[in-house]
Amino acid sequence: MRTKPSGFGSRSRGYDTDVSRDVIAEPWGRRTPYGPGERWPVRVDSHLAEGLSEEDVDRWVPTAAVLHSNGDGMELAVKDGRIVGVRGRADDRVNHGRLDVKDLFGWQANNAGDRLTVPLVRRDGRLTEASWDEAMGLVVERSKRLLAEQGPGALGFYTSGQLFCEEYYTLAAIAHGAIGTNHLDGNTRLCTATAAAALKETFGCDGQPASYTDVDHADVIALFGHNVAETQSVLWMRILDRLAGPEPPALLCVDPRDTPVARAATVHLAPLPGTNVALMNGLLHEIIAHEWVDHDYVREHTVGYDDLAALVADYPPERVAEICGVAPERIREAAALLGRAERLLCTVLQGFYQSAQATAAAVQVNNVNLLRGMLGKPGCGVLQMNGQPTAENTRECGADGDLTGFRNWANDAHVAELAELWNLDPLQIPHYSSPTHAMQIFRYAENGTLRMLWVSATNPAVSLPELRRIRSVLSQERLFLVVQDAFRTETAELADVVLPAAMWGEKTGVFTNADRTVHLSDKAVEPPGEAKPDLDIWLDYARRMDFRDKDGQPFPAWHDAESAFEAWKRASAGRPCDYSGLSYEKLRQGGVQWPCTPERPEGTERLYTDGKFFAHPDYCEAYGRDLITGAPAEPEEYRAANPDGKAMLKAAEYVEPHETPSAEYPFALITGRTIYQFHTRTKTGRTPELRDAAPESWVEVSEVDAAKHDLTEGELAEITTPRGVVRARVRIGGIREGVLFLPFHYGYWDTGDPAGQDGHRAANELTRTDWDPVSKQPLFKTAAAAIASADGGER
Ligand SMILES: Nc1nc2c(c(=O)[nH]1)N[C@H]1C(S)=C(S)[C@@H](COP(=O)(O)OP(=O)(O)OC[C@H]3O[C@@H](n4cnc5c(=O)[nH]c(N)nc54)[C@H](O)[C@@H]3O)O[C@H]1N2
Ligand SMILES: Nc1nc2c(c(=O)[nH]1)N[C@H]1C(S)=C(S)[C@@H](COP(=O)(O)OP(=O)(O)OC[C@H]3O[C@@H](n4cnc5c(=O)[nH]c(N)nc54)[C@H](O)[C@@H]3O)O[C@H]1N2
Ligand SMILES: [Mo]
Repeated sequence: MRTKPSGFGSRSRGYDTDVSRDVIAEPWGRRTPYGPGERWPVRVDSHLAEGLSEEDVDRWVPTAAVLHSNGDGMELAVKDGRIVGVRGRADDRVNHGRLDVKDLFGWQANNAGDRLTVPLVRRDGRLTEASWDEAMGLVVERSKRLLAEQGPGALGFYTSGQLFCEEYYTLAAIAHGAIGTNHLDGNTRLCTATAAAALKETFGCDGQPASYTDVDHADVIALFGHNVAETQSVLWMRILDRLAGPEPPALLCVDPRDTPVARAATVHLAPLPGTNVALMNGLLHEIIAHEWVDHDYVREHTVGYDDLAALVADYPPERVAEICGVAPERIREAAALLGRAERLLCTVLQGFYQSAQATAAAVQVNNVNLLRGMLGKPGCGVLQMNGQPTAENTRECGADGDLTGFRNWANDAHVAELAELWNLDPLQIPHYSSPTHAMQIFRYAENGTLRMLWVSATNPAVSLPELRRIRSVLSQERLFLVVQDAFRTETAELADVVLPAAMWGEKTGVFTNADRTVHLSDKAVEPPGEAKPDLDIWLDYARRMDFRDKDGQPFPAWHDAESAFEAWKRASAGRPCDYSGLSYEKLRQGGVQWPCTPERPEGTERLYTDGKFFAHPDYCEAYGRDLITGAPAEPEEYRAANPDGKAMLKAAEYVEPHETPSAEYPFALITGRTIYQFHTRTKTGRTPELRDAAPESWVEVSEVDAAKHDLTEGELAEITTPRGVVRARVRIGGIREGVLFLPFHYGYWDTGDPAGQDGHRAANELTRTDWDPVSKQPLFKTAAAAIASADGGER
């Protein structure tokens, strides 16, 4: 169904409706300016299928956006049992009615004609239709055989940042509790493992300190490797409205590309990819050298100042300028913005998390706010951003490998607490070493120790680095691959069993955005065919496997979304991510920020308002790691260094990226996103407006480099790294010299080679199998590459 390309709805309801704009051409829409400390005005964005008006809609069902981490409150329009449109919620604390361009159109993917509707099993090499009984029978039989022959370590689960809280909690209980495997991780490893790691290193625990309302108060907003304009466009609308109002904030942008954020910035630093730690050390150097430090705050609430000051003393702007390829004056200007700010909000995302020394760099941003004493007050804080809509829940529930409820796997008391909650023997919950991270899970599959891998709501055959290797790992005969998805993805093409999943809008559950706002997403329509909610699939698996607790009762003990949520509330009670004051009923009224307890029913806008942290040795989620090697600290070390649970200022030397440009591969290659596409395009590629807005891949090249390599706008080029070759159209400009940018959205499902066996399109053909030593997040933004005109490339 093709929908009309403009905004919808012209009736006045007492708020701005930003009618009839071309949302593709103007994704951020009209400005509603406001000043510091004022309330962000409401503007409601909506879109209905061609020919429909609001009177035609049968029901509006509350949910929130799922094509980024912003958590914009919205409603699904339902007519005749189908989703026919969306409307932003004027009363939602996150978006005040606005919607991202992908959310205005992307719901059409639910209605796509090529949804998976029945299970598929591989027979004679081909995927063929099967019943649920047959498909689940195969999964259960293989699980039981592997458990008997090899034990729990033969089974692994690789999940997502796009399911619901109840689903992750259930998967964590099954994997860590019922089965007892350590091999459970999410694609959050590729996404916000570094956010979690950086928060743990500094504050002893995951959990976002700041709130989106800090945008309303800040006088300086600094964005580190974060193209918020394209990746959280509603948050950018909020920033743009501050910029258009009285006393606008100053913006600092740190990004090698000329993004919309860079163009709006007061100061734009475009460092060479992979040099973030050197740059941050230079900024910290200046802040300390100019005495912009809040020494009272530092003395009372932190440990580690002397070591940090000593280390960054060696990073004067001239030295940093040399490493990063940025003028020393720009570094001084940027430092002055940070140093003189009265209300400083910093945000961090993939330009740091997926680049060299990811955690070390992200931690230095926390250090800026700590040194300046700018935390827990209106306009002051850090957003170590999430990317995916429900990544926060993956982490909280422990489906990223961590222990449920931000518990500490290295603290026996925490493991015992979880075992009691689940009524299982503590020894059954693996905690002999840190949880297996995704890159290691794939390594175990590669070398044959892992024999069954259950992939849910993620598409590793496009999204993991070094795809030729990933395809060969996933297509091995000895690996039993289960893929649970709504579409026949590149990964599904390689599976032994494919399980058809219901999506957002077709099932009920809660999820939590990047500023801890929990939203309820109610079921609006039936899933297509025999597709089932992921929750139901896992509970069905648990029953078929006959998992039992210590008393012989079925485990997990819950049976549907709401009972899973009630169980999760008990698991979260007393932990930083406390949901005990929430209920489905309450969430139907709108989003609430955790922690939310019976004593604090309104939720919590900012963490750490009293300068107290979740970092006490008995309470913290992690004992920390060495920022250079990633080696975990011993509990005693942590206790000695931070007995009172203060915030930790951790310093790190700059280390050169593992792969740097050379004569053969003279460019630094980075990868990322465009506003119109989401990830591997399973949804946005099936949405006509979005598909057509960015139909094919491209490579960004600076003007100087284009001239040097004789490349012209629009021609087909070949980008090469030691891992492979990709062909993409040249786009000149928008990037610093010496750097190439490729979007990573374009895989193979819509080509004639759906598994991508001869792949030359996906950016990850080119990326390296390499990760940050602390967070284990793959480095999608550090590789060396060459570019040349493709033979016979027509313009
Ligand atoms: N439109 C859209 N929005 C999305 C998504 C999507 O697929 N499409 N995905 C969501 C998800 S899961 C995520 S994780 C977020 C990601 O959101 P972002 O992190 O904002 O997006 P990216 O494009 O991956 O990377 C951000 C920027 O990092 C810069 N960069 C690259 N290397 C370096 C470096 O070494 N140093 C610095 N300082 N910067 C560097 C790039 O030029 C790029 O502009 O977006 C979310 N929102
Ligand atoms: N080169 C490069 N690679 C990258 C990145 C980069 O910047 N550069 N970014 C990385 C990041 S930050 C991320 S988050 C990953 C994203 O990578 P992926 O997670 O692989 O990307 P998606 O396309 O979002 O895959 C999600 C899958 O879940 C399915 N799905 C959606 N809803 C449901 C549901 O309710 N149930 C089930 N079972 N399935 C569902 C979708 O159809 C889709 O196939 O990519 C990473 N890879
Ligand atoms: Mo992500």
